[in-house]
Amino acid sequence: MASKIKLYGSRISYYTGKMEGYLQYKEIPHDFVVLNPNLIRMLKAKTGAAQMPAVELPDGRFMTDTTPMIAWFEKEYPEPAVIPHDPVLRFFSHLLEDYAEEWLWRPAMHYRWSYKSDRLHLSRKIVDELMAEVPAPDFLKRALIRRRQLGEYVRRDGVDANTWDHVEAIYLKTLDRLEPIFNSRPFILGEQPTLADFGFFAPMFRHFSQDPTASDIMRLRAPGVFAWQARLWNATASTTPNGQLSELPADLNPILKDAGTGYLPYLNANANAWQQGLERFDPVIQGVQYCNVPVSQYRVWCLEQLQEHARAVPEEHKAAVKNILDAQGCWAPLFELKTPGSRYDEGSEAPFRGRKVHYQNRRR
Ligand SMILES: N[C@@H](CCC(=O)N[C@@H](CS)C(=O)NCC(=O)O)C(=O)O
Repeated sequence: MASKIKLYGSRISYYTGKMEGYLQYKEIPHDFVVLNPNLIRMLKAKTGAAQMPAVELPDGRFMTDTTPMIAWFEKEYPEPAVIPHDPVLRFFSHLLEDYAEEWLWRPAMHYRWSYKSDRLHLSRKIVDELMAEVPAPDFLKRALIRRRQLGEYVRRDGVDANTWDHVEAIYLKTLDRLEPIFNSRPFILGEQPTLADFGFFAPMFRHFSQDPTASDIMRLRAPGVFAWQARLWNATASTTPNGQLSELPADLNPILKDAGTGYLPYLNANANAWQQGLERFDPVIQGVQYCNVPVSQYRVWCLEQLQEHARAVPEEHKAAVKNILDAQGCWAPLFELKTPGSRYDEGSEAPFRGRKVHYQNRRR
């Protein structure tokens, strides 16, 4: 191939950080391209989605959505595999990846935009990095970014006086669950990183370990998590010893329980709202009433994909997976909806363009 892979994104972005971490670990040569408004328009035309990151392959094809992008790269660069070969660990690495990156999104946006010092700091970074060429005064660009992010990604994503503590508790509890894990082994499923690590890396690296308020909390409350995100950022396949656990460790149960009481019931409520053609809905999450949150077509697809991963587990391992899911309260919500019906990737082309883009995709 003549030229290198291009990774388009931003050095402050949640999902870009996940992709950078993955490409670095796998030692896949690439050039990083910082986005600007023109490039964002170009990517929307090429991928169908105005989101980052995007990847341009040397043959001119464009990709979007980190989960199917990683799946594609794993086929091209199979070893060392970040998707475990063991069927049980493989399923749980998919579940943990999806849970972490989707469920920690709201707290990550909240900590970045709800607190004044964070909002001032990040709006400056975004404008300096992505909008330097936009012909308007910097103070105005920063104010517009703050208004957009706080409005769209915090207040219009259900964070209000009633849900504030619950949103923060998702972050705090996750730190408490991960801390003993990273004090006992380098990565979630053993000596080497898997999808589960890259899923948690999205919020933990670019948001929680670096944004002022969340980072103060992490350094004091969970230094093992702080060390892990730096370890993953510095990890390369050729220097990391091979070694995955032979079975799912019990210290992951509390995280699976969180998925079973919070994330998976939310995914069902979101998919139900999608099927009713709603654009917003009011889910009750772990007893807390959220109001007017957007319906996400992408997350209907997430539910569908998780069901497919469960169905793809070979017969002789199905009971092991079901037993763990049942014991942690995940099985029933995972299969409550027989056909989520996302229509997100109707031609099975992900991560390449061609899928229909619905309005609700805009959010993710
Ligand atoms: N499912 C996508 C999510 C990508 C995403 O939501 N990226 C955010 C930035 S981290 C974005 O581009 N948001 C659009 C915006 O803020 O306008 C993935 O895995 O890449």
